[in-house]
Amino acid sequence: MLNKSQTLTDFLLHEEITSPPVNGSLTMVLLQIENSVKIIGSHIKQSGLVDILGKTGYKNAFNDEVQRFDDLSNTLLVTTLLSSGEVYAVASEELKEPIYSKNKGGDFIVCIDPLDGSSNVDCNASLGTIFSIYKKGDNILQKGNDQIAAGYVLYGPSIMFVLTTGKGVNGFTLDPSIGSFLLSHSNIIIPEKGSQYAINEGYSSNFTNQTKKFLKSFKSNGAKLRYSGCMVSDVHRILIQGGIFLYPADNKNPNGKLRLLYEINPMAFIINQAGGLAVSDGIDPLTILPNSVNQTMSIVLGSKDNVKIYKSF
Ligand code: P6P
Repeated sequence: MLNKSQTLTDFLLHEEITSPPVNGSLTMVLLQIENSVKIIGSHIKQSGLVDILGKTGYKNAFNDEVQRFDDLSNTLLVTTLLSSGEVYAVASEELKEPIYSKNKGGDFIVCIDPLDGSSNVDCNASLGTIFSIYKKGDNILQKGNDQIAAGYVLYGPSIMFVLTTGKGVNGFTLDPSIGSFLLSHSNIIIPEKGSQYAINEGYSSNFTNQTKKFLKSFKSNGAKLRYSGCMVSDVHRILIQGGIFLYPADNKNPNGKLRLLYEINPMAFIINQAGGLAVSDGIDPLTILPNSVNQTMSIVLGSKDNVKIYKSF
């Protein structure tokens, strides 16, 4: 008898039977994302050999320099999602405005950060893809609590697909020999607290007193800094080993840098589902109705004990 590990497809088909909101249409959307990230991952694994490196020369809506691979990843995901017939609209960190399906068909809205941490691509450091799925509503802007699924793909030493559909968090690792994501991390629970923190300390002169006091206290207890410049990689480390990720608002960027739709809501949903905590300017980011697709906010998330201590300062 061959020992067949559970594939992402097996998992989703089982979810369809056991509990909504997973149904055939959502499964189709998630498998379209899976197909796209396998292609993105394959190019990343050959990034020095295939012609994808370098910059496009222009900037996105957030004034980030757009890497050529940002563009390729965005185009692949957007066209694949809209071709599924299940997606009404795609909003992307790389697009100024959402793109709608031709016949306005489809039941889902998908928000994506196609290539998170893309400045790492030229130096072979970790990268990610982040996605967030809502039921089609009257407005493209919905609270993070209305997400029906969210996840990320971490392109690291292995390629991992981490997913929540509102009933816990599961991780799938790509087996390159068969080209399938196999269940490798069932029901991920974030440690109650940890000794690692992720923040860009290069901005410490601009940090607010709350951030400064928290870091001083945390470091006095022997904390370790781990920061890669890729939110997916840094948050995944915190999810597995415990600790806290911070991209707070500071005196120079009072609205922070990270995007509510494309980074904060999916990551906060995942962290909450794994038993952790997320806070943006003192409140749960999932309760915020975005004012635009490009809204940025402060974000602190991770192990419950660590985030509660941050909030106490
Ligand atoms: P900084 C990548 O550009 C990103 O959006 C996140 O993945 C990451 O956490 C953050 O920005 C890095 O920003 O200012 O430290 O380079």
